[in-house]
Amino acid sequence: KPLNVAILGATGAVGTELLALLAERNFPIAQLKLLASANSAGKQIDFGSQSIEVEEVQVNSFDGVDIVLASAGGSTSKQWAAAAVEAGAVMIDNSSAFRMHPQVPLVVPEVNPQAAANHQGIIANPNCTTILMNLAVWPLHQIKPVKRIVASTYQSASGAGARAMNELKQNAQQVLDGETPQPQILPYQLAFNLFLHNSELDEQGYCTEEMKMVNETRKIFSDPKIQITATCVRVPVLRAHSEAINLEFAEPFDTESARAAIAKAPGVKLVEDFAKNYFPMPIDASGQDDVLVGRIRQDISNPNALELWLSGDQIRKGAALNAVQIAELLIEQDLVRVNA
Ligand code: A2P
Ligand code: 11C
Repeated sequence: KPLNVAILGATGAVGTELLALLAERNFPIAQLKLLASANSAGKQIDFGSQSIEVEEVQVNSFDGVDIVLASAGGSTSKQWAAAAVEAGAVMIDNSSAFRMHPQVPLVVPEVNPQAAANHQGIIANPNCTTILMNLAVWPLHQIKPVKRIVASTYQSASGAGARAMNELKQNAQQVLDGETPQPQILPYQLAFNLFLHNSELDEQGYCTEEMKMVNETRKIFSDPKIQITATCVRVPVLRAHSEAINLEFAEPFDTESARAAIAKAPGVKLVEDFAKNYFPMPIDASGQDDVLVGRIRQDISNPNALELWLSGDQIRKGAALNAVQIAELLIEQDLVRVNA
């Protein structure tokens, strides 16, 4: 039966994509509520033939709601999760607030759909860089276990939200006009530049974004021992992240088998033309559901390792699409209810 759905953070980059995906995928909706901060209250947003007014999120916002798709930042999710769950809704949360909580499933539907069954009202959507990497690595890990992953990311402005995307465009124009941009959303000028991800650094010198790739992947793969290291970089791209990934196995993994595994895996698309030197690019991945994977090659420095490259739409599979797929999984498995 159609469900009552609320989007928390409906005016943001991910919220906007959630709306588009719910319409595109004919998600069974009885009533759709659009929630955001007081700044957006009263704004009208189109959904199919309807125009829906954005409401400021409040304690009673979740009454009668079956599924909350939250993408309004960690502190907002923390603030409203209990109210949503008490109202009987299942919250699919895009933020990092609950991902590592032992009672909260962290789900990539192509990798660990079974984890969703144990939810107690909250299901977490992994970080975008984790989702994209997991989709490419999981099919190979099923054939021969991966021992160690070395990832370097090339992350778009969209990961920092809609306002960061606008800032990139404005700053690019300012540079072209001979002006010196004064970034306000991003920590440094991103136009014609790049910088290491500005999330908080730990005592080992790793930023939170890098540690998300490590810890979230271990949880999703149910493999606490898999060795992972990452370097996360923000690049002047609007909405798709790319990643260079080195995978070490216990024994050699031939490139043709790896290619075949990627070619038939769900959620990824093999994109490589060595003759033309054409491989995944963020502009080709933007707006696509599949993560583009290619340039699979033998690591010449290690007989047991492979190199690969990917680009995936950060707003779509990195966030909104994965969340909607989790909602679809809940419907399929009759899990749209809060377990005791
Ligand atoms: P608003 O537009 O009213 O500020 P993005 O990730 O693209 O920056 O989007 C963030 C989303 O989260 C927006 O929809 C924003 O709403 C929403 N949001 C941010 N802070 C709050 C808050 N304190 N309460 C509710 N929604 C919030
Ligand atoms: C980025 N991945 O690109 C981040 C944004 O944990 O959901 C999302 C942070 C998160 O900066």
